[in-house]
Amino acid sequence: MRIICIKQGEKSNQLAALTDNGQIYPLQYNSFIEIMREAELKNETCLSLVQEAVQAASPLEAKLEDLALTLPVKPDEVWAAGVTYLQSRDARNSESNVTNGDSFYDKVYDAKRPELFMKSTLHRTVGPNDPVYIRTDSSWQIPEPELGLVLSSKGDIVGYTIGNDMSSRDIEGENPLYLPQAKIWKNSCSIGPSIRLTETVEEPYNLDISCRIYRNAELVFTGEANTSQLKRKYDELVSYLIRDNVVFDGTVLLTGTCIVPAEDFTLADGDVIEIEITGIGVLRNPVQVPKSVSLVN
Ligand code: DO4
Ligand code: MG
Repeated sequence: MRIICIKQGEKSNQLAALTDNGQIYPLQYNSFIEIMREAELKNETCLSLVQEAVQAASPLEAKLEDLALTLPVKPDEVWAAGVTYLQSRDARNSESNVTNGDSFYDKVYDAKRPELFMKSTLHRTVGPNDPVYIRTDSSWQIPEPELGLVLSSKGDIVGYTIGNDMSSRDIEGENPLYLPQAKIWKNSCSIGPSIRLTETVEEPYNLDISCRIYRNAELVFTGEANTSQLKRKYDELVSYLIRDNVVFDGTVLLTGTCIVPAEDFTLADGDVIEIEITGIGVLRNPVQVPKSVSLVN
């Protein structure tokens, strides 16, 4: 069972349940966070509430591919874990010109405490088909395809989604203290297209993640990974996020990337990024240089 949000106009969106046989049921809730809060209040799971709602509703006639979707959840904050896959550690060592061995990246990959950073806020986060922006002061930028955990304020994982942690490799590579600038800018994070409810994911450590990048309709990059390659456990990442912290219902925690394009690849205006994860869908975003500023090389 998945949750989607259908765009219906500038202001009104329709939350819906998407069943495994592809039927779409409108839900009488204004947001996924409202479902989370009601589930908490009634001491039920989001799944059981959604199942009840589906039983009382009639399916839409429309097909999923004909619908315009928007953010399935509006997270106040998006956090991200870093260097949770070997590929990420090695790519970071390489972009910062250090050899594998004793770098900060090597240390954090092996450390008990994971790397967690604030990735985005709602106003910097976009949904399916919205443009992600590339920075105008960076010449080496990539998408980071990541599994996202949708969290309650207590740190329960209520669902899984897809996230794109857009990143600037030259800025981070120059100095890791520039991390916030290498990670956070307008439209530097996308989330969607659905939330798969936790109880409906049989094996969260065996999800295929793939990424495709198209330039002028031609495939210029493709990469694959599986969540079985993750060094850490989801609960372990969440336990550090909620520690001495305030976490809001609907917070998304991205779990790190395992797909890194070759070093001569950088995103360009007009590219289209597709990230697919088993059972969640395809998160597609065009890449744009923000219009009001020109590229600085
Ligand atoms: O250490 C910097 C960020 C790492 C990251 O975003 C990732 O591994 O996905
Ligand atoms: Mg990342």
